Amino acid sequence: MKAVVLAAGRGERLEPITQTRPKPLIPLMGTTLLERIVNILKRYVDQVIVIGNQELRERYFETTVIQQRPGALGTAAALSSLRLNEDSFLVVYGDLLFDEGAISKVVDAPGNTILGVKVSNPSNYGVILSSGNKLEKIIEKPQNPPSNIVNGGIYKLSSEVFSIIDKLLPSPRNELELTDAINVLASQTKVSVLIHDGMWMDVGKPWQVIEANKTVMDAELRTELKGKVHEDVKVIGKVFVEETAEVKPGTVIEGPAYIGSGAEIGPLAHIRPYTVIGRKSKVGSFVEVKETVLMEGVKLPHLNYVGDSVVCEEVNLGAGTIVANLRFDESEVKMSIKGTKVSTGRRKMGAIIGGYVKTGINVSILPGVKVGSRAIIYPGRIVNRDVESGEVYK
Ligand code: TTP
Repeated sequence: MKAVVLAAGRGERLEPITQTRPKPLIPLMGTTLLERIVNILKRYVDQVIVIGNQELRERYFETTVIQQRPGALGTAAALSSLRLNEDSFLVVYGDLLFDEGAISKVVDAPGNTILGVKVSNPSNYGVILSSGNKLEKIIEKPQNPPSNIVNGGIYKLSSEVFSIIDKLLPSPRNELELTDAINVLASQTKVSVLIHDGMWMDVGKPWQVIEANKTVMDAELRTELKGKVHEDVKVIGKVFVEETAEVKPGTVIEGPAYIGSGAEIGPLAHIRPYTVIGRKSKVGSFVEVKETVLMEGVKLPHLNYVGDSVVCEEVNLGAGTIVANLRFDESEVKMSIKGTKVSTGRRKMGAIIGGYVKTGINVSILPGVKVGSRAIIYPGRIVNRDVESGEVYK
């Protein structure tokens, strides 16, 4: 059997993270969302084909990446970038975090199948309407959802779906939607709904990068100190330190925490629970990091606090740069997504800092702020609004 991973989306909602990396290359401890999906799929299928954009083709070599056919957008357009003449194949969205059980169930299912997952906020998803285990319809983002079972973005399909896609009309957002094709398929033949109650989440909004890493840490992290950890370091709870990482004296690491290869921590740093420190990042003296994903080559050299944040690759925070993560009124932090303020569902929420950003000394960044990639923030500034990519914030 073959599997197709749809990974050519623009990931606009994930900006500024996706200003400098394709969405499927979101880090997940030492790996990425896409790597994890491909590794799981390889245990069940003979071939994994990824549909990606040009940038993904240039940056990801682990398996075949086919470019999405130019012109049309949408999940159905992505799938129809290739033709498979198979009785059945798997289709998986490339922005999902799930465990192996999600795939093993669908692989073994007879006939056309869609994975259903239970969520607490179904009106944000494609809600599944079924009779028994037979799919009636996927209803996109309904105000009054008929159930809390939603489309899990994992399907087993047969090649008849391609002729349905050929006849599809664009949706109101001008995309060719795979869910529209599945609805046509369900009106012609039986599409089974299989419920998965294990790990599943989609990573579509910036703070979900923190939550995806947290989920994987809770489920899979184990203690292993492969790198050089000085004897005067206090390690509490589950902590994974990769080879060639170094943790210097006086540092306290409270797990769960993951320290990537070549990272340099301390002396006298405080790493708090649910922190991921990417490859070759540096966290220096008197720096506290909590529930934060630092990507590759990030530098927090001295006197920084970063909590509940995502800091993208090669960011350099000046001494004394602080990211606040709690409002005075302690209400949920909102963040602007494609121009609309959206609740993050988090009372503790810091900032999303895009790749290659530099801040001067004593910069303060307020909760829910997004700093665009390659922005420069002048010393002593208080950043209380989103900053554009490349902006010089004086
Ligand atoms: P979406 O999350 O609907 O779209 P997106 O990834 O472009 O993100 P955003 O809305 O923030 O811009 O996509 C679901 C999956 O389908 C995701 O894994 C990417 C993939 N996809 C494609 O491969 N090609 C496409 O043209 C689109 C729209 C999505």
